[in-house]
Amino acid sequence: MSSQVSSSSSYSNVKPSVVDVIVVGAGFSGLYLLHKLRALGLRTRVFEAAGDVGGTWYWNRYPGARCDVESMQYSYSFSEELQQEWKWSERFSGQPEILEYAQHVAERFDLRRDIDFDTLVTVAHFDEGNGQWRVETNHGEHLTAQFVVMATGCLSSTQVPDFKGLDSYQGKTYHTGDWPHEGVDFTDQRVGIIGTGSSAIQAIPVIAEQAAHLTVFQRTPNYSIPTRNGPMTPDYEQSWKSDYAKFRADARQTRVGVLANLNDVSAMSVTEAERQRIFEERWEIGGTYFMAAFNDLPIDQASNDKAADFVRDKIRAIVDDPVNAELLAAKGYPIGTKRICVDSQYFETFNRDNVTLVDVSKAPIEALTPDGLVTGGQDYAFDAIVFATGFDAMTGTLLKIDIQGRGGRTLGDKWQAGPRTYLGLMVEGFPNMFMITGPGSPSVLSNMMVSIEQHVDWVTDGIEYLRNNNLDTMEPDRAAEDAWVTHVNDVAYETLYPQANSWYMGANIPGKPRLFLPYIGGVDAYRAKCDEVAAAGYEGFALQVVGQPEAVSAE
Ligand code: FAD
Ligand code: N01
Repeated sequence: MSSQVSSSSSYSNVKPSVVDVIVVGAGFSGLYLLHKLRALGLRTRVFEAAGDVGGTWYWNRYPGARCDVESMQYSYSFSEELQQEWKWSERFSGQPEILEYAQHVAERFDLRRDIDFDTLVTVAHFDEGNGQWRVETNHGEHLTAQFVVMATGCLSSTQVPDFKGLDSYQGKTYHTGDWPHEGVDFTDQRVGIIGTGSSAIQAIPVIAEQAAHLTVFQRTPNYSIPTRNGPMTPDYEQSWKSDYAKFRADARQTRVGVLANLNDVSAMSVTEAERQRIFEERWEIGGTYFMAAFNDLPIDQASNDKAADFVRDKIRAIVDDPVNAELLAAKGYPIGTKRICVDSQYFETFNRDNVTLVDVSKAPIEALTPDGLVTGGQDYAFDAIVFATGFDAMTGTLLKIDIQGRGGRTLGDKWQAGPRTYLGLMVEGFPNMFMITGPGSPSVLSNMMVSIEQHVDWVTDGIEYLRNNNLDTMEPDRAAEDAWVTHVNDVAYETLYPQANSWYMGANIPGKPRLFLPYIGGVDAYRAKCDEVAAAGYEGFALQVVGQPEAVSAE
């Protein structure tokens, strides 16, 4: 915990336990929140479980970890000085550089002094008597705040399957999402990796270069596009910086918050030769831009099949062993409906002598043993096992906190059948508790930096509105929440996404309700809706003065 006190702060060395806002999390969401809340003159404290800022990029230090949004776009836009002065070294940034950027932001805006690191928020209870939240940390600190903002991340609770014999394994285990800071040296080791999602696909080529032998346990193959990363060129950097504000504004008006040069025609509206030419061109450009080759890949089965066929053929051409090639060629779900992966030499890695692919789709991993694991009746021995098995996404981290709203109702109880929110921002029965990129918001389906900035701006505007109008609390109406939940679901079922057993559907966590977690209507439409709601005096929200039971409108 920092003991530094800035001259501009009214805090003494002892931080106050009564504040205006408590922010949970110091990733990109929490950092920007703190900056904005300070500017509004609000007393704010931030709590972060990690030892420093950065969130995702603090925890996910696995070899090969890299962003799939271009560096020039995966960064804050709120400060022209910041975006002009920061220099990215590569087209797609690696985890160390993104973490450095988060640390730079914390320094530049003097944020650390209001953040308590290595501190978990464990309890947040709403007190209906005074309209305040009572918050507790794992260090036993008790606090009171008018507002609580959960900036806890969508992919921040790691998931290790409940394998039989998990504790009996004598070797080292690692999860990609909680990687040792000192790194791991796999030289001369027999390594097993479980999972072939985005994290594994990035880690496998790097681990394979170091390990004596790497065995990859694949349950579902994934579609992956080459990243084609490279050094940032001064010309490319300048092409953005010369008119950054305009490009950022344009990106906000796209469906996914990225300027990806969407080819706004159906894949079925062009000839076979033209389709192949366009897919080929996108494959060469690399990255997730492939999914913008045509405008209907996420919604039209025939178009999607063409894209999936193209990628499968590429995989078959790269992988020498025909059995492995067929196992790796993703099928059974539309391309993009599990998060599209990007890679550097992933499929090529299976041509190495020291890499074995084991299909566990039909014969699951039965158990971990003292030496390794057993599947399909065969024992595998390892010095280390890497769990690249993902996260309890979007709801897991929130539900780990003992959150109670009106009448002592827990968030877990409210969300028993799946998360219910209005705009992914707030929950009926939980006044003044905001979520950044919560379930029901576009978040994980977008360039998260764009979504984070939009949410933080909306939340801080909302708080300012309440204060300017002498109001104490805001809370969604039940009807508005119901309508939003229905809308989120309806829009999802207009797409091919629900066909996949993905974490978007909660399908990776046993017992988790199966429903589409993020909002797929697009960040452009979503922003318009949020702006409309605010402009109409926060339509769909009850705005109240504590002690006055009637909701009031400030208009
Ligand atoms: P996070 O970065 O997850 O930060 C949340 C913080 O809250 C964490 O540090 C956590 O420790 C803390 N926290 C949670 N609960 C508590 C508690 N109870 N008490 C105290 N602290 C708590 N997005 C993209 O747009 N493009 C990408 O290419 C991309 N790549 C990714 C790669 C990986 C490996 C992962 C896991 C995610 C990736 N994402 C990507 C999504 C990424 O999570 C977001 O881009 C962004 O970093 C999220 O920032 P955040 O601050 O909202 O959440
Ligand atoms: O996790 P995942 P992740 N037995 O859930 C397998 C972001 N991200 O950490 O598909 C065997 O995608 C599971 O198999 P299946 C991005 O949003 C971004 O890789 O369920 N296997 C799957 O293969 C991403 O989507 C980037 O059949 C088991 C894997 O584990 C999200 O984070 C990079 C199993 C989990 O894959 C999560 O990605 C990294 C079992 N019992 C992450 N249980 C970039 O932007 C699970 N699996 C580049």
